[in-house]
Amino acid sequence: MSINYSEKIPNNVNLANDRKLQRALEHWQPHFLKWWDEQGPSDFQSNDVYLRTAVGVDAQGWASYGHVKMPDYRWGIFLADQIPDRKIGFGDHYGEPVWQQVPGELRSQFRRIIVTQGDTEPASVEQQRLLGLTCPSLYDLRNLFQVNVEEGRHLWAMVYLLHCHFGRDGREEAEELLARHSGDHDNPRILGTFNEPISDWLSFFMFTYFTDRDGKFQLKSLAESGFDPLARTCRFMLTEEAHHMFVGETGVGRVIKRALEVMQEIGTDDPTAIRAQGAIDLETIQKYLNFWFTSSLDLFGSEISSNAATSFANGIKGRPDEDRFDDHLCTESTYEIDTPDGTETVNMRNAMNEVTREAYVKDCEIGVKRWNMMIKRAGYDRVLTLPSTRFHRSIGNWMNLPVDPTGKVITQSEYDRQLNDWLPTESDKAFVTSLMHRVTEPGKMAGWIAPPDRGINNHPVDYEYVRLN
Ligand code: BYC
Repeated sequence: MSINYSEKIPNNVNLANDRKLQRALEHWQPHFLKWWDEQGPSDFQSNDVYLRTAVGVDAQGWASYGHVKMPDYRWGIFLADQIPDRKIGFGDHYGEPVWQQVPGELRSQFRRIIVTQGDTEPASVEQQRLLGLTCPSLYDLRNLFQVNVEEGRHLWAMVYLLHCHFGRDGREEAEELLARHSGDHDNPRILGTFNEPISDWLSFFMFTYFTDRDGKFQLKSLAESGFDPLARTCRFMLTEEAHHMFVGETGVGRVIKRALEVMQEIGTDDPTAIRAQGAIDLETIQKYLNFWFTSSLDLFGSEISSNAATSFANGIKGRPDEDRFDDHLCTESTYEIDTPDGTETVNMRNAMNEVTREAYVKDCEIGVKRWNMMIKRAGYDRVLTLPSTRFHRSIGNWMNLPVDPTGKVITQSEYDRQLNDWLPTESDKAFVTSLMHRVTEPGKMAGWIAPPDRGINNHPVDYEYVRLN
């Protein structure tokens, strides 16, 4: 397949002027399309979907909207504009000019972090592969596919860096990004959460709220990087990421809204009665929240991490919004870390994962507050809460310890006995799955979710976001 990339891939990296890179990407492109065909959204590949496509990096008009078939989506390569004379903003190289090429001695560390970032993008598409079959509306189906194609574009973003800056190793890593698969027993995705199945839409909304938000914070950290092409790529990726979290926040909000409507209709908040009406009770929503929040907490790595310290020292990865801190060296400062043996004081550089995680938790709280406002306005006292960051952890200090959602250490037998009250059980999952039936009449919604307040790009909610015929 011979492709003229300067026409076929929208890009602002002057691809047409770099024949070698262009050829390398030409070689990878059919592999990507094969992966998309085999691992991307099942069905719907020949339907016209109303999608947003990045066509530049201008804040005013970076995207165009229109109906396209997903395999024809123009996965482009975009770096945010270069900031003239940008300096490294943290670590041992603080104040030095940023690097346009990867420093030789940092090559393997940069590669590892770019590969880890890149790996999550196709992983999420794989996790969501079958959701289209049970979409609650055409509006939601379109949002799913929007998220999917943009995660595909984020994969392109990382593959561009690998091809452009890491030679043969980078090209091999780019192939591996298509070879690992979410949940694959022999060749899984790198990070835990990206191997969890997303087989229902409540999980999809929780994932886009909580896990895409990890993406936001990791991208913000990488947007500070001393390696300028990585920083610029991540800055632009953040622009697209915002919509994914919007899908999550409004999605969960609409599930809650529907539960509240049913509670008011039937005059009870009894979960069994709510379920009998085909809505999802708040207790079940809390359990899904507990699962996806805690799984996403693990994505920040261990609270005390020498990897994080090295990344910070070397100018590879800063803190999200590095500007909000006064001290960008962090050689003398310390940080208090909560451990099962009490508070431990560690060098600030070793605590960078925790600093980022704490900023993430604060950001997660914003949506939860909004959801609780809805519940309160409907006249109920129930509140949804983020569980303690000690609860249900698989990485770090609190890994595999019997801790309840309030953060209290309990006995293993108490923990085992109560876990079914805190995390979705097989029967909860079976119930949620039982509600998942495809609704595709424009404007119609499945019975477990309220309609959105508005449509996409000024179109009404009943617009034909996906043409199924
Ligand atoms: N699962 O010192 P440690 C997104 C590994 S989401 C499995 O604790 P470190 C998106 C770790 O790799 C954002 N393994 O942590 C969202 C290391 O392995 P090696 C993705 C884990 O290294 C939705 C070892 O444990 N981007 O974009 O400081 C849809 C010890 O590591 C996990 C990034 O993550 C885990 N949860 O930091 C689509 C940014 N956690 O090297 C997309 C790039 C840790 O000893 N990644 N490990 O074999 C990083 O910056 C870092 O690798 C991490 C961990 C933050 C993940």
